[in-house]
Amino acid sequence: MKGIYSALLASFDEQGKINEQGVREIVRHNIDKMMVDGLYVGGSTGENFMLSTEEKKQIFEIAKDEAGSEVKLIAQVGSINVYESIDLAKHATALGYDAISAVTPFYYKFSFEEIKDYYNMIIDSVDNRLIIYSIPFLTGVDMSVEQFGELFENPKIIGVKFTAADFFLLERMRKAYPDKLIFAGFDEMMLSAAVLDVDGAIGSTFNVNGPRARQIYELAKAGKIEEAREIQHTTNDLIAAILDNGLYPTIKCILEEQGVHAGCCRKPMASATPEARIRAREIYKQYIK
Ligand code: SI3
Repeated sequence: MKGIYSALLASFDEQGKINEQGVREIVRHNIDKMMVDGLYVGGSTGENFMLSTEEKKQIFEIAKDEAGSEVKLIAQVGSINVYESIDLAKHATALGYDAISAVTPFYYKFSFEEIKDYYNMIIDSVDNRLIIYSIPFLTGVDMSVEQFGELFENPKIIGVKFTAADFFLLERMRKAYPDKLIFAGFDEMMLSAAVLDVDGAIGSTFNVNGPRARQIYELAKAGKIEEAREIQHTTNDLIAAILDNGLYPTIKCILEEQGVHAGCCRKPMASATPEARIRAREIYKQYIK
């Protein structure tokens, strides 16, 4: 399961309906052009938390149907409705997903015991493996090294997608759990995470910047830090420009520039304004074309 994974974007039409052809094209672009090792389906980048259960299942189905066994597939099934998570975990497992992942339950201030119960309920319902999705800046859920360790006591919980800038915690986790998979979640910090020996990375910007992401990762792993840093600098010029212009809408516009029908965002998330589209075209020409 190690390697570079795109956090898959979803494509919607102007009415907010899933654009199946668009999703298929995004999958193909990631496999054929971005050359990723895998896809993380139904994450933040997939605008997942704004979708119905049936729509989440539909995205899992389309991605699996298009990707087949060409790359590894991880299905993000987390929801504060744990029964929905279980339903999605069963669906993704039946489709043949290589692993499932679940965001820490958010909104309410769940105790650690409740969070642990949530993870065990989800993974114990399926014959599959689970990767914890930790993204404290969006969920407000911070866990300690020891708490991750308690979750890892379940052998079916095989790792974590670590979307945080806490490199002290990341280093402690690496040392404490050498056999668990740790995926870096912030693309702009990939070099630092790779130096700490993560097992891979999962990111939104890999949908348009996959080859550079791989270079940073592989150069850092080979100890070629100066070369990796140069590519991280260029990558971060791109990421800063994308963030400044609106993260997912801009990545979608950049894909559209390449003939990939990435479409609109799902309301209440706004799609790119005409001005943002123009700026996205400039970003594409400056950093990608
Ligand atoms: O679940 C997902 O879609 C992700 O993998 C999220 C990933 O960690 C991204 N985070 C968010 C909130 O989108 C990053 O790739 C992020 O977009 C990137 O580092 C730019 O900040």
